[in-house]
Amino acid sequence: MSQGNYTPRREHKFTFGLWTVGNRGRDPFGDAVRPTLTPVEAVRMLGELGAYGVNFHDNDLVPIDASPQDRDRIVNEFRSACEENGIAVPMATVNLFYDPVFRDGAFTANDKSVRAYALQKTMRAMDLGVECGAKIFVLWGGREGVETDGCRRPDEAVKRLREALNYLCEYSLDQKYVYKFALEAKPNEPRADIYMPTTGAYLALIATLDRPEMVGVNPEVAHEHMAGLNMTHSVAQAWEAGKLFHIDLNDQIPGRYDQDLRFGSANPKAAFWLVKFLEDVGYSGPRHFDAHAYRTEDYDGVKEFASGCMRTYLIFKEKSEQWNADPEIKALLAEISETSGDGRGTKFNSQHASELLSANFDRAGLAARGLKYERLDQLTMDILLGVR
Ligand code: GLT
Ligand code: MN
Ligand code: MN
Repeated sequence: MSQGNYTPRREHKFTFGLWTVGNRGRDPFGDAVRPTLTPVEAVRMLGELGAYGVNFHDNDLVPIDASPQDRDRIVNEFRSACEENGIAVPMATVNLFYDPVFRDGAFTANDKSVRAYALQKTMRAMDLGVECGAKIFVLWGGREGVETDGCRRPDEAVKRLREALNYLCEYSLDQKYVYKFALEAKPNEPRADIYMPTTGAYLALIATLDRPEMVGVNPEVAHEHMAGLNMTHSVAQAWEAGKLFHIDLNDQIPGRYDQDLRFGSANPKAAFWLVKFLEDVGYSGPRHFDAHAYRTEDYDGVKEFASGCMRTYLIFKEKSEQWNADPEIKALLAEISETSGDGRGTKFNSQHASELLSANFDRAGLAARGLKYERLDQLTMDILLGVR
């Protein structure tokens, strides 16, 4: 039952992108349904709602064709608004997908000049992020993909991505920035196929970089679900590898276009396991909601949407505390973790290996005991459905 106060506070580290609360509901079949929300208005709204921070792409804040004077004026206004409203900028990113120049990709484009322009645009976005206090730099390669594999060998694309990431790490160090890069995967959309389709693919690429310690991942619920994967497992692997530098929370019905739904609204049970994981392990980074309000909404609806993301997170945080403290669940977990046997063979040495090879196991006996996971899961459901 609800005991909680689900009011978001700064220490919860809830963040939103300018492009999330500022989303105007445009889709491939219909035009914008909401008027433009300026960056300053977005910051005011987030301050009011109790968020901790705001993130942006270079061009969410500064139009791509702004003069240097306009750029500086916009940045100053934005920084003052952040200060006045107690809003931090923990993360910045770069838009390498909207402009037609990126129709064949950015870092992986066949045209060398496009690749160079993508690097230039990213370095400038890094400078902009630093001016606003960002320490995390997200890279989402939405256009780094294909409709036809005839256009380039896919291993060439991997090499180009690696080259760009190596370059950007050096730039960061050269400028004495403290950036950590967080790479965000997605299987498709807007390209038919994107080269780095899953968080796991990026984890493998990171290990091949010149400075792997500077680069981690930014898993997104919707993107892992689009690929039919278990987000919590992707996040857990990233966490275990020390690579969970950022996270994009939203929701998504598997097998559909990128929906970016309010956090927890499509698959609350999956969202619960995710929140429980983040809280159990003590993830201390921003909880970024990369989602947007339904196209049916005006700006009151956008506020409902943003508050809803944070509220659902806090409800699940409370539910996970309840889950951890539940005596029956605790007893079941104690039973599960009880080991029969002496644990031999977990770490290799040749004597153990030969003992293990000649040991006798009661295979039928080991397989006979019920594991009570049905009970465990139903207790979870009772907690989630509010009857326990
Ligand atoms: C875009 C995408 C998101 C990414 C953003 C960062 S842009 O909205 O759908 O998942 O996180 O580039
Ligand atoms: Mn998305
Ligand atoms: Mn995202």
